[in-house]
Amino acid sequence: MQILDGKKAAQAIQSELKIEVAELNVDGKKIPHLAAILVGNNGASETYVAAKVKACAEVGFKSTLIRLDADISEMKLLDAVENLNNDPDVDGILVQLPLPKHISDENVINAIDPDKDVDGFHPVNVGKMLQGMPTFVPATPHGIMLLLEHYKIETKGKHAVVVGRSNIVGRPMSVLLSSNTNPGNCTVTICHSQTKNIKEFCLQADIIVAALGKPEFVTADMVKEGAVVIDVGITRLEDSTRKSGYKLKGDVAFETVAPKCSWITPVPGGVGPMTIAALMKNTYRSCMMKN
Ligand code: BQF
Repeated sequence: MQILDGKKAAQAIQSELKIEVAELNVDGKKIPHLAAILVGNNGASETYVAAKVKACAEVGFKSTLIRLDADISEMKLLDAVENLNNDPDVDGILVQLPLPKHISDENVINAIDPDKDVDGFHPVNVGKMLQGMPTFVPATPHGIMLLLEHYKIETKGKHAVVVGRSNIVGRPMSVLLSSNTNPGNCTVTICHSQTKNIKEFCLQADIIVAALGKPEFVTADMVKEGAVVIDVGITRLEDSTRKSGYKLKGDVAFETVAPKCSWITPVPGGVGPMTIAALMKNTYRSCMMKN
């Protein structure tokens, strides 16, 4: 069993970006600028936004963090998005999800200029991705593709089983893995909460992407010998022995599944850091397209 080290792969990608940014500086060109909007003070969201702002600093991007109260109106949030749409210095806009219940994710996503939608959630960009056109691909599935590429994992003709059908991970992941690209060219099965006999599907998988958000859902009896296992789960479980007060659990029972795998991602340090690296790549690309 070998580890798909997302922390290392993300560092390699971010080191390349850092060099590109240094060149932009030398040439007196515009530096990529990511703007993030954080509504409220959800603990996990705070951590994710902080990781994004830190990554921007590390690669030499500009970043702006806009913090809004949890009880802000949807209209005010839409105004904040519109201001960023109209700011010529801003290349990428992200609104950290989840949003408070009184705000519609859909309305907010639709308000982002598709040319600045570095999360790739706007329907225009989803449509482009589906057609294999160049666009912003959602950071988590994009990051997983970069990880497979980094470790030169053979995917052509393989059977990939994606567990989970979210707009943010499962569905775009299934599109990317089945596309005529490298990595890609997989035969893809999507399993979800209404799938009967998930175990039987998983047992036929050369590649499993577990993205359903249930800690340790994928167990050793569901995994074929030699499979590649990608764990997207990052549930916070209480752990009083840690100073943070929690530990992260993936959707895969790592201890027992790992010995059966050819490759497996750890949690933390697997898909998570790749998500950040993919967001940085999208932001760089947005800046290049406009300049
Ligand atoms: C790691 C996310 C669920 C809902 C909304 C590094 C991240 C996570 C883990 C991170 C995630 C998950 C992000 C690790 C961003 C990934 O070392 O394992 C980084 O910051 N992520 C998000 O912005 O919104 C989410 C998961």
